[in-house]
Amino acid sequence: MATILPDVSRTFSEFLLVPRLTKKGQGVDKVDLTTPLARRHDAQADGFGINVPIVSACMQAVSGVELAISLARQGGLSFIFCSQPIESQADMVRHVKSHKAGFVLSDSNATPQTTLAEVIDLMKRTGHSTVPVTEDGSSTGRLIGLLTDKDFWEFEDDLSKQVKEHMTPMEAVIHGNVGVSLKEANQLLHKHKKECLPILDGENKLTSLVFKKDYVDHRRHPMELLDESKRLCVGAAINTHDYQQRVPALLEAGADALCFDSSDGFTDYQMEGIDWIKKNFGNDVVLGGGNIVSAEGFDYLVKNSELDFMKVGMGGGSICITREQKGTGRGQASALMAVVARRDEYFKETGIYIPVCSDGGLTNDTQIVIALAMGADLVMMGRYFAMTDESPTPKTSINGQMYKPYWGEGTQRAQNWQRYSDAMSSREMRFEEGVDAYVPLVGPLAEVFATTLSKVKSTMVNVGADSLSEFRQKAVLTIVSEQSVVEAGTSSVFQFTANRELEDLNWGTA
Ligand code: MZP
Repeated sequence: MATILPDVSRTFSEFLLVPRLTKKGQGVDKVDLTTPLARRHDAQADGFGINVPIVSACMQAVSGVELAISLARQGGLSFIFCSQPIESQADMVRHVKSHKAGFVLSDSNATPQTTLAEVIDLMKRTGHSTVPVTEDGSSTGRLIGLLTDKDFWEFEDDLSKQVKEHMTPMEAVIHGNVGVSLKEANQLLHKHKKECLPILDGENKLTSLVFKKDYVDHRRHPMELLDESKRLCVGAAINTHDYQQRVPALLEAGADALCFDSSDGFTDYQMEGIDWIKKNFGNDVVLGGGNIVSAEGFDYLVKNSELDFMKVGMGGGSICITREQKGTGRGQASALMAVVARRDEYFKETGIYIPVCSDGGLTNDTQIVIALAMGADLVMMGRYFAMTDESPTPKTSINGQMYKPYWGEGTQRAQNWQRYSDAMSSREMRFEEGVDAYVPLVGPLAEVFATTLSKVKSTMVNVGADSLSEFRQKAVLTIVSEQSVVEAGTSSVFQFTANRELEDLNWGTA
């Protein structure tokens, strides 16, 4: 007969944190959210880590270039999906690594002959209010002038007039020269009270633009996750089929961390992969394994390898139907608690600390906090990021509400890329483990992320913790009854604002 575990499979929503003493002087501004990703010996604080304990899922509908840049700017890390050919994944990594914060390629341009009506149309389409005027209308053409939405009045001026009659001509444009540092560029913007500084080469050709708003944005995001060369950090997913080709290409492109993307990582295939990667690249690679849901899985992958971090979760993802399709998985809270308990024992036995990532199934900010309290060093999320402006899918209007497509990596749609790869052509998919869905659009990542982080910090202060490790040690959790869940909501009052509904929609059941 099979072994029946005595404990029921639990989810995060079944737990609440009991507040503990908040000491004088403690506050959200003092909370440190940095967390490790590389294994640590005797809890030394060296090795690769991230500035906030949140990473984005290895998924086509989530971790593209734009999201990776935006998340790294907030202190987190994206894992660029591996369900694509090696070269295109490596190109995406390269793209993030070469993103020079502050210097952007101009993507709304005009020629001197473009009409004001055409420029207004361009501004509406792109949302940009500054348009460089170049000889050939390209983003790298010779600069002739600069036009902003302050240079004309849409409802007063003759819109058939050409841009050259309204623009600031080249002679009067304050610009920087190629090679100028970002600091110097910002000083020029400050000195001349400008919003935008074109950067030109020796032939007056446009190379990039520097905006005052980006400087302000940078000051507002001091947590940026940068490597030693001040480039943004990015992670990349790998699989157990082509790691011998994929890993060298990704490391060459500059990936800062890799992790296996597998719904079930408790396999010989993954162990062989970990061995091969660590044998060939040693500590030059920060490597995550999983997913697992048991202490047994942890022991198998960690005991005889140099694995850095471990991903936990099976079947809890918002688009996941693995539990229904195959009858495998475990409640996310139970899985996390089992692995964390084993991780902590392993640390006592060996002095080696393996960071644990709780992957999938988080449906609101509270659950992030509960996962961190239960011992996760970080969480991985898909849906949360799929809902933002920066996810790689197009905005779609359905019945007047804006949505974004979101699909699982176990869907036919995600797996289709393999048709184009010879190495994969023999493998057929017989059933799907994920669904193809839509999620509501919530706007720019920076905005939702700021709210999430302030909630996490605020709860940590309630527990009297200044850091994530202190939070884990101090946290006291209680299991809630169905009645106390009802009690947690509002009761016997009427709410006439739409805010609460919107908040639920951000994360909720839509
Ligand atoms: P969520 O944040 O949307 O709830 O879950 C994201 C996680 O679901 C991913 O990180 C991955 O572990 C898992 N996932 C991705 N695709 C599938 C699938 O098709 C899946 N079944 O379960």
